[in-house]
Amino acid sequence: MTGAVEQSRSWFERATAVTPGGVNSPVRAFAAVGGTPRFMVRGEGAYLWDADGNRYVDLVSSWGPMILGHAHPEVVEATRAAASSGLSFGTPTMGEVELAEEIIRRVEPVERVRLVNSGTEATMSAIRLARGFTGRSKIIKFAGCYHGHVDALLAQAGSGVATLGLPTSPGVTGAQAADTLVLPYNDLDAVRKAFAENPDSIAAVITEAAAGNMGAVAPHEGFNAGLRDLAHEHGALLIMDEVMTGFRVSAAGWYGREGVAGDLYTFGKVMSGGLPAAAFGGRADIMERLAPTGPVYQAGTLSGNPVAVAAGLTTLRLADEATYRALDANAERLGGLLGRALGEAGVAHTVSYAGNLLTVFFTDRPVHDYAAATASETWRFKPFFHALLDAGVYAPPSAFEAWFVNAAMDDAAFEIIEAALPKAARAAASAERP
Ligand code: KE4
Repeated sequence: MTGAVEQSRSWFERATAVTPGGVNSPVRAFAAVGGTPRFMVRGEGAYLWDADGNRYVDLVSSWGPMILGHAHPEVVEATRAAASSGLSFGTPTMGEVELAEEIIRRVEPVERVRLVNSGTEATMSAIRLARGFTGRSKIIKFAGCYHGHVDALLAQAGSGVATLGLPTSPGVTGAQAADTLVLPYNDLDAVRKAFAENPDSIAAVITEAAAGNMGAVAPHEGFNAGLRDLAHEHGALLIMDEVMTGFRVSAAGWYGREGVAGDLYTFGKVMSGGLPAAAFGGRADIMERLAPTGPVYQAGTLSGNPVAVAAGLTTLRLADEATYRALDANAERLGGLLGRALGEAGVAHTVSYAGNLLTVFFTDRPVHDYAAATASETWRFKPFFHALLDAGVYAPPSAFEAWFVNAAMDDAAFEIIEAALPKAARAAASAERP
């Protein structure tokens, strides 16, 4: 059991006086689950400690990056060594080349890479490049998929947008929204129809290679291949957003599991080692249209930052086959514990997987798209979440997020999870529909 959260409470009060909602990213504010967001002060391996000294088994992993667990000694040492040589030069550095080479080595369809600072910057840049390359303006995205807070992609997005129940976002102009076609995920007929109704005007289809931001929802067999074929049939590009899946669900991300090549890719999270770094990449003939070799402008003061590159490159180099076997095994073990506890409590539920990403939906019907995810009994999530949190298990504070295991989770961590689940499942079972 965790104890007092007075430090988190007072820091949250202080934070809300200087930062909207007291957080630098909305999903951290516990808006969907209520209560006091925990101010974390330390992470080590599978665990986090909050400002009040409470320890948690971490099932968020900083929303994906920490596949090796927190503060891996070799990642910390590489980051320290890079920092001690200087924090940023604004010049090319060798590490950026090595990180680009590592991404290209792992993901066969990627021939060129440009490093940026966030997943949002990666998807924003990929969209601009696709528009510049095709000379077209419209983009297809899918309801419930989240690609960062890019104006063009905030329509019916997942993650924090879904968590906060924001249908779209003020500040996104009608013109920007008009160029975005939002379709149901896993629905190739809708994609076929959209291309037929918008001839020669769709630049790209962007999709999460496997959805994680409506909760984990895998693409149907053939869906991604169908997107690729329809896009190419109509002169459009396929952008595979692997910010969440990349280098997590396999050494080569979702591509490594399914083998359907996109024309462009976006990456982030794992390849950053937890520091601000991300990337986009893909076919050389497309990427070479980027400045300075081409006219599509894209830039960044801290892109390829040597300290962030050291953390990301070291993480990727340490993430060997044993790491990916552990991630898959830990996801399966966690899903089994969740299913067993909720089954014993008589709660209708589905443990949905997208590789080693997983989510509990409170419905006994399979979840294939955002409509099904939002139709589940999401009101059961709040008591479930808090019962886990009080028992020292830190799950994502939203029903519309994936749960992220890491390779540092050992039997002791799973014993804590197993001990916490019966009470959490009973809390879900006795939850009242609002
Ligand atoms: P960032 O700009 O947050 O680095 O990446 C945006 C992004 C792009 N594409 C995908 C598939 C993503 O999952 C994300 C960001 N993921 C969320 C977690 N669901 C970030 C958490 C947050 O917003 O704080």
